Amino acid sequence: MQSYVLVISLLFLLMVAAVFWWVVRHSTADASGAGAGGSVESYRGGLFWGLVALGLVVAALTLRPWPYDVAASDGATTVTATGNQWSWEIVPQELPAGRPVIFKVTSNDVNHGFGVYDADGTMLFQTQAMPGYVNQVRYTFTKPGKYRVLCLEYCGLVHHDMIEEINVK
Ligand SMILES: [Cu+2]
Repeated sequence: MQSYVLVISLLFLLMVAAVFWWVVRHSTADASGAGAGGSVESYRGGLFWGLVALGLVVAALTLRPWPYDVAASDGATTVTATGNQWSWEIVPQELPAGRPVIFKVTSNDVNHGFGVYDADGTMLFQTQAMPGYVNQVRYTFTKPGKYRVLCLEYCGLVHHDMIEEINVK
């Protein structure tokens, strides 16, 4: 499912890029300020491609640790997490530290938000728990300890009480 979304997003990005490319190719030099400076023209091309290169580098560096990339399940532990009004069913609840864990998150009733927090209350990752869908998140706990799962989407009267614990050893 997520790979289809990626391909569709890339196709839309290519379409937008093609429109930009067409506009750049068909624009006239006069549009950039009544011939005020040939130096501005030469400078803009370099700036454009410099920003394109910078964008590619930033995207490559920041998207590598993509938590939703669950294709390679190299001995990862699989956990099923199911949201219910108003509790979490997490199997198993004891997980290893230092090894990848793949969370398969869904819901039996309404939309919930599956958010995992460390002992200091810092959110580590989150995804939606939706009826009829299984969202996958890959995460490696670096430290043993107790982690908490909280619901991040208001799902009814006892939403605030949807708290569950994960024990990492
Ligand atoms: Cu909730």
